[in-house]
Amino acid sequence: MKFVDEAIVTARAGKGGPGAVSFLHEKYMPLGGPDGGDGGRGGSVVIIADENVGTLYDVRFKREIQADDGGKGMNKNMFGRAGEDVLVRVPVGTMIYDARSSELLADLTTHLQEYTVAKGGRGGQGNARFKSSRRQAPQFAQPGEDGESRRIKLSLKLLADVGIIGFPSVGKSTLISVISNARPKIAEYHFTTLVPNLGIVEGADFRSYVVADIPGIIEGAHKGTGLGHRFLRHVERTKFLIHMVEITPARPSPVEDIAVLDRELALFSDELAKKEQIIVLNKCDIYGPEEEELRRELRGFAAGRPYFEISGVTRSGLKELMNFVGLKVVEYRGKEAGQAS
Ligand SMILES: Nc1nc2c(ncn2[C@@H]2O[C@H](COP(=O)(O)OP(=O)(O)OP(=O)(O)O)[C@@H](O)[C@H]2O)c(=O)[nH]1
Ligand SMILES: [Mg+2]
Repeated sequence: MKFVDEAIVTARAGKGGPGAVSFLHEKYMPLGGPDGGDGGRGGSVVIIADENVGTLYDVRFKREIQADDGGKGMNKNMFGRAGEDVLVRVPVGTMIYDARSSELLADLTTHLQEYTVAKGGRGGQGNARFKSSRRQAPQFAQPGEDGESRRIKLSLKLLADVGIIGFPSVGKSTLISVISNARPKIAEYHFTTLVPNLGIVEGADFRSYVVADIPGIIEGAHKGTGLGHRFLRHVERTKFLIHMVEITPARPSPVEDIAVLDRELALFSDELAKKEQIIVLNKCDIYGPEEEELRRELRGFAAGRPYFEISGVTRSGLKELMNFVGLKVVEYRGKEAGQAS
C-alpha cells in the first residue's frame, strides 16, 4: 500500500546567451566604439504549489525538465532575450529533495508558493562592457554561464480527496480497483479489506485525484463491532464521500443501511456526518424484478441528491459516476483555493 506519491526528475536550467562582439559602424565614424550587448539569462526551472493539482502523476512521466537558453547579445548594445522559465505545477504539500544528497530543499505548504530548483545561467557581457582607457576596442566578450542542473525528488503524502464507505462486501474495493491504480484484495467474505487502500484516479490536465477505500463499517462500529470505526479517520479529511450500498438478502434494505451508517458517522465526528455524499447502488448487474421494490424505495430516498446505479464488475454506469466525481473534485478544489488565497 502506497501512501506516498513520488517523482524523480532532472531539472536543467537554460544557459545564458553569449555577449556580443560588435563595433559601431556609422557613416563618418569608421572606427566607432564597441557596442556588443549582453547575452540574455537562461530560463530557470521553478516548482510551484497549486491547489488545483492533486497528485504528482503528471511529473512522474517526465524524465527531464529543460528550460530555454538565453539569447545572444546583439549590436547597438542590445541585450539578448531571457530564456523562459519553466513552471512545474505540483500539489500543495509537495516536498522537494535533492535526489543525490537527499537534502530537503523545500516544503511547499501554501498555494502558489514556489522554489527554483535550477537557476538559469547569467548572460555573458558584451564587448561594450570591456572598454577602458587603455583598451578602446576589445575584441572579446564573455560566454554565457551554464544553467544549473539538478536531479530532484518530489514527494507527496497522499491525502484522499474522495472516500468510499459502506457495509462490508458492497463492492468498495472492486470500485477502487476499476477506477484507479490500486489493486486491493477483493473477496466475497466480509472484512476483506483490513487497512485502507489509496488509489490515484487519472484525469485529464492536472485532474488526477486520490480515492480511499476503507474497511467495511457495520452497526455498532463506534463500540468496536466489526473492525470498529477507527478507519473513518482516513476519510475524515476527504472532500466528499461515495456511500456505496447493495441490495442483499442479508439485510432489510439499502435505505436502512444508509441510516445505520450515517448514524455511525455522526457518532464518530460531526465533520464526517456533514460531508457531502454521493449515493451509489452497486451490483446492478444481478438485480431482477425481486429487487425492484427496494430499488424504487432507494431512488425515492435519494431524490434530489447525487445518486448513481452501477456495476463495478460489468462497469455499467461507471462513466457517468466518474464524470460526476471528477467534476466535484475540481469544484471542491476551486473552493479550497478560493479560501486559501
Ligand atoms: N455481481 C457483482 N458482484 C460484485 C460487484 N462488485 C463487487 N462484487 C463482488 O462482491 C464481493 C465483495 O467485493 P469487495 O470489492 O471485496 O467488497 P468490499 O466492499 O471492499 O468489502 P470489504 O472490504 O469486506 O468491506 C466480491 O465477491 C466481488 O466480486 C458488482 O458490481 N456486481
Ligand atoms: Mg474491501
